[in-house]
Amino acid sequence: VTRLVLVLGDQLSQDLSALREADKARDVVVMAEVAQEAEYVRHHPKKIALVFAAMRKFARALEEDGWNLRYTPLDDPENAGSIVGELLRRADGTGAGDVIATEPGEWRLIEKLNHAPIPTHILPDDRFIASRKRFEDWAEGRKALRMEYFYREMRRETGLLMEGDDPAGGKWNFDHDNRKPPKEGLNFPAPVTFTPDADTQAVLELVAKHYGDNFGDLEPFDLATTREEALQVLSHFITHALPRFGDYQDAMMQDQPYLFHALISPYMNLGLLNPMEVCRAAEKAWQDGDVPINAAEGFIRQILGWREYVRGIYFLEGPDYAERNALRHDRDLPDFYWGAQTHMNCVAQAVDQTKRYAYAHHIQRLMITGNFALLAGVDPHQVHEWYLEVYADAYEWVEAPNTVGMSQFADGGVIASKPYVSSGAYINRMSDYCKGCTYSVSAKTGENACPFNLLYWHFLDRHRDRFQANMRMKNIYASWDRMDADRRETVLREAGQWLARLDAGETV
Ligand code: FAD
Ligand code: DLZ
Ligand code: SF4
Repeated sequence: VTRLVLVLGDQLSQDLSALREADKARDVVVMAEVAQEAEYVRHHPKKIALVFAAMRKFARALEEDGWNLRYTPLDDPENAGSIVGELLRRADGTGAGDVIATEPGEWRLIEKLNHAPIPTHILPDDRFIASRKRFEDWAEGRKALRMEYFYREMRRETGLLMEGDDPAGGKWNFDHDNRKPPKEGLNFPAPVTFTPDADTQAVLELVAKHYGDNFGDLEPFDLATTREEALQVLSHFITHALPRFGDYQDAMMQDQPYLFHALISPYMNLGLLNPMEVCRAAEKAWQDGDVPINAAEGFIRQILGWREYVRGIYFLEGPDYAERNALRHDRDLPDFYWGAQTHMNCVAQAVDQTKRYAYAHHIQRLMITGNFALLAGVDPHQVHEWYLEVYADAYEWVEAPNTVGMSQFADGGVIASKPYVSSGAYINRMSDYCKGCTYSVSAKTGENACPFNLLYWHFLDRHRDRFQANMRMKNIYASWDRMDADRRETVLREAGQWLARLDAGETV
């Protein structure tokens, strides 16, 4: 009997477990652009266009490979509007009695498939280096789930950057050599861009019509939409940017969105690139003597370490993860996250870049927009939805642990051992934003005081009960306590006044 083989928009891999399990001669692949997936949050138009264009091209490649396939475009009058609805419609049309699927990257969709009124066999998604089971075994019985220890096990297991039993270069982690501040005169490689072909052009028209009002610029659209193109992005990165990736990993520069970053997360998350092939490519560049160890190690840690780890946490922690709010924050997400004016140059830069490119690099996400939301006490669920909407690489399995856990501390410390908060001094050290800002980063109080300076202490003071016993925060509380009482009072009062102006809808 014919079976349906579901391929979701972020499962565009030839070696997908559902395709491996299927029988090309008998089974029918189902792919569908559906309103439910395109609208469960208001995704950035570039993200929707990327998913649809890549889906259409992947579907064509499968057909050329001999698969019998049913593809539903968004504006097909028969479109059932949801993944399960489309499966039922295709079952009717083909006489198929059951479905084979690869596990989706989101609890919401897993539950929908589990409750589908057609038998659905969900296979593990093995496009990751560690299986869910492998991560659960690692986590079992541990008090703290720190990424660094998981990463070392992954290094040993894969042999990546290993010399026998020892880490290449004698250390597991070369971060000490990384994180240089930006400096003038650096030459950043221009990103590889792709001119939309007729298929992509048709998708752009469709997305403009249906989702043109969502936050974000649809055009220019120059992203890769096939595996071949994604491989070009990877190879360009390895040759031109990886050598300096480690050094400037945390730097931020006005009008320079990409620096030495890889820009490959959208393609890995769609399934066009496999994480292991990406790590091996970086390892080879180091073996060939083309990149230093701090760059290769720093990069591989992001994928073999962080990417695998956050996925493990998402599934380990369960479906309620994105609802957590350990610090009980409840302020609404300010309008300037949607492009309204703000005098904070760092925030304005990060948001504008996000709007234009559906991209911001890790430190902008963590230490600018994330840091601000945490300091200001914004409802983490609203923060989570924002990150899920605005980035081209955002899928819940990777976005939620980064936002709810790492960035907002809303999981109470499952991921982060202390909250990622900073005053303006850190932003000033790592960026060139402050010199173009209305606020003064060196002013700690007064009219021009950088809001990060005020809110930093406000945050620490209001969460003192939770954090003062944290060994890693002892010194911070000690310096707060050393300040004279009047000064502390002024900082807290001015922070409160600034937040009141924010709440009143003033441009801040
Ligand atoms: P590079 O800096 O060049 O890094 C290389 C690769 O490492 C990335 O492509 C990515 O696959 C991986 N990586 C690096 N850091 C992480 C991390 N913390 N978690 C998982 N993978 C990582 N990444 C996403 O892929 N999707 C998201 O929705 C997402 N949301 C985030 C939300 C917040 C609040 C924060 C702080 C980080 C988030 N990240 C997310 C992680 C990181 O910011 C992006 O992976 C990275 O900016 C992608 O750009 P790049 O390819 O140029 O990365
Ligand atoms: C993100 C996305 C979008 C915008 N649209 C679709 C779609 O129309 N059809 C589809 O199969 N998948 C889409 N996706 C990806 C899914 O939302 C994704 O598979 C789940 O969020 C699980 O990661
Ligand atoms: Fe951001 Fe403060 Fe610097 Fe302005 S002064 S750019 S608000 S850190």
